[in-house]
Amino acid sequence: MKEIEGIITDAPKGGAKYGKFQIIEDEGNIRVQTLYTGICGTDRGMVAGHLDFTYNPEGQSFTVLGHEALGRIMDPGSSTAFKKGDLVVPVVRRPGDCINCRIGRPDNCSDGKKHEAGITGKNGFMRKSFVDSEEFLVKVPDSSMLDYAVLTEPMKNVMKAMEVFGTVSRRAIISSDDSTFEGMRCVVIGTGPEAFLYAMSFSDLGFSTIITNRHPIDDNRMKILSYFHITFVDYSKDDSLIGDNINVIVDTSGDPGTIFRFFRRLSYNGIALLFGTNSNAPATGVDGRDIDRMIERNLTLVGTVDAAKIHYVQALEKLSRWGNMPNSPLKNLITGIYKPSDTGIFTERNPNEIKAVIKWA
Ligand code: DN4
Ligand code: BGC
Ligand code: ZN
Repeated sequence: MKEIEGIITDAPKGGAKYGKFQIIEDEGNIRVQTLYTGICGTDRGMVAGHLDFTYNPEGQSFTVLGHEALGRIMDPGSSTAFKKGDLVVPVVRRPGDCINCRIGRPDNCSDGKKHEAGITGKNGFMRKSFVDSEEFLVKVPDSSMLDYAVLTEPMKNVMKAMEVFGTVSRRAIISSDDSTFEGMRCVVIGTGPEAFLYAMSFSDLGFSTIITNRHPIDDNRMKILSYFHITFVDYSKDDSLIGDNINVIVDTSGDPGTIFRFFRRLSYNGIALLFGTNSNAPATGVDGRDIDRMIERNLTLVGTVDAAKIHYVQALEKLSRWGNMPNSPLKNLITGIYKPSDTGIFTERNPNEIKAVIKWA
């Protein structure tokens, strides 16, 4: 057993406590000082006791929270891949022994026996330091990314979804006549951190990109969107602004009614990427015409979860490029920096919050 100072929850019951606790020792020989951890819906869902699939590590009656982290190597142990002072991001999923886990793709785990740091059966990173193995740490290429590299974990989900998009879009050509995506239309549902990272990525590819919610959004959000050439539409006011002939939908709301509202406007060969989860969302009606349309238009409705280590590397490249653009507003995605003792942020969310983070050092 080892004493740590951090934030714990009892999975799946919930609650959040900050203090000193005895935990089962981590596997690995590289010690990492935690600099920042991000807070996301998964952490809040765990604290609220809403996520039945979560569980504590074997032999512990609690889980150290946190799966979105940026750290600094304190002691590289026997690793030659890292040196003291390097910035690193730890990966969330730890492989089980199914075929996908064995090929480095626990994001596509085929029997559910993988573990997830801070979520399912492994302690997370909301603590002053942790120990890990080389294979589960990704080096941050550029130390100027200190202020925003904590966004790597949420961004890695987007890079995986882009891979899924690449795979399913092979069934028919959905690019423009000139082979780019210029003029193609993407609608992202939701205005949280993942929705922003998706919209920025599709806009980057050349899609004419709309982000939408059922209420207006604050000035900080509007400024970031304007920088990345993304249009915001409050669909509760004027949903016609979104129009028809959408090529790609990305959902981060998990609300079936909203998903189908826009799914019905997909163009031929359109693709809907489902990412948001909300078990409490109400049921919605799907009728025979929806199915006919899906078939006649070759529509694709596809779910995507988590990401592999390669997507963390791609996420870092993308964030570095965005972060180094002139007058980049990337840092403004982080709207609140909290102390580890501020455990109230797990139960209250500032309406203008995009991403809240905890500063550990
Ligand atoms: P978030 O900040 O809670 O984002 C959800 C967004 O959806 C918020 O902007 C919501 O707005 C919006 N929303 C909710 N209902 C509706 C609706 N009916 N119409 C339009 N917008 C709506 O969470 P996040 O950005 O961190 O993550 C997005 C989703 O992805 C969450 O459900 C996560 O659980 C899920 N997720 C999945 C993975 C994975 O598959 C990883 C990380 C997150 P408002 O209600 O705040 O106004 O690996
Ligand atoms: C994480 C994923 C993880 C998922 C589990 C998300 O917040 O980003 O890595 O697989 O939660 O539901
Ligand atoms: Zn998360």
